[in-house]
Amino acid sequence: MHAVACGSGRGCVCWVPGDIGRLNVARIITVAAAQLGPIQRAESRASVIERMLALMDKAHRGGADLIVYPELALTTFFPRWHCEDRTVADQWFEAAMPNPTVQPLFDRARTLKMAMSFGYAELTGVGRHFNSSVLVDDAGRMVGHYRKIHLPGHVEFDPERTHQHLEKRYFEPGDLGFPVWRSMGGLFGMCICNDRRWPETFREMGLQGVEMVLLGFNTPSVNSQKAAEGLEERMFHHRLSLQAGAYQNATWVVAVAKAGTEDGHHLMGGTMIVDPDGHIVAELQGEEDGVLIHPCDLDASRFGKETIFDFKRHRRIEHYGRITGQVGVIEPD
Ligand code: ING
Repeated sequence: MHAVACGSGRGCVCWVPGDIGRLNVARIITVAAAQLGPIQRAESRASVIERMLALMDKAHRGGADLIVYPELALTTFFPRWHCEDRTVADQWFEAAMPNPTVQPLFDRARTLKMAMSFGYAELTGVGRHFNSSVLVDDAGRMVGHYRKIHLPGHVEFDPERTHQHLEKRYFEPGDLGFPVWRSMGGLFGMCICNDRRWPETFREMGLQGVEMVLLGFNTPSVNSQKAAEGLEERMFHHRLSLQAGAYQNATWVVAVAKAGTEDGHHLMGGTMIVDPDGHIVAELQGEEDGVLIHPCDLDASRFGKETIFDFKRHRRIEHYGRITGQVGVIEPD
């Protein structure tokens, strides 16, 4: 077999002897999951951008076509801090994207012809607040924008908790749905952190044919309401959610942590890449800045989508009314 490895790593053209009349074009995208270690409350965005640029350079040396950064990649996980005056938290939001602070990231990505996604706190022109992420293609075009829909935590300070998780205080639920974008020869979607725990997230994208879901997360390693639920249990649920979402929708899932101890509060690692059969094919150890690189064949999703999860052939939506017809549990009498 003669394979012409394209510089981009994508669309490698492979001639198989005897297949002269047919070109098999493998859609390989080499992904770099770029984990960030802790970002302390006092750390500047400029310092974080320098760290992200170093990871991007390392990803480039590793042949990556796409780099994926965590949720809220530019700042500390500030929803752990209670601000009586919510506008005090605006210091952690971006009023424009891109903006002068993050522009070096966009410039370097374009120079390296590398696509990228990262999470950030979004403050819109009309004063709305979202936990958001962007997808920028290898030509520097903003192709995707997502706003986190499943916000965990609470609105008011909760003295019963060992630590606060005030995402419902600082963010609104996302209002963009779960879009999927055609870019770089494939179908890409995004979600953020807690979204991965909800099967609706992946199925909404699965019903658009998604081939790779990119997600960042900041996950406290202990449950603020259940001390017995520690790192091991949280990592179990993390893997379970990713593997189920990938398998049940025949899609790649790239999950990237912000990890380590931020101002005394520990966030778990667990940066990993899951293939469309639900197998964890690569996992990064440790809780510091690091890059996990893996070549992902987007066509590995075809078999699942064309057989066991051929939704058109198998789904029975006439029986699924509760899923969008009601919010909470309604028990039988
Ligand atoms: N963090 C956590 C997450 O979903 C959480 C919150 C942890 C919810 C564990 C439920 C259980 O990973 C964010 N940022 O959503």
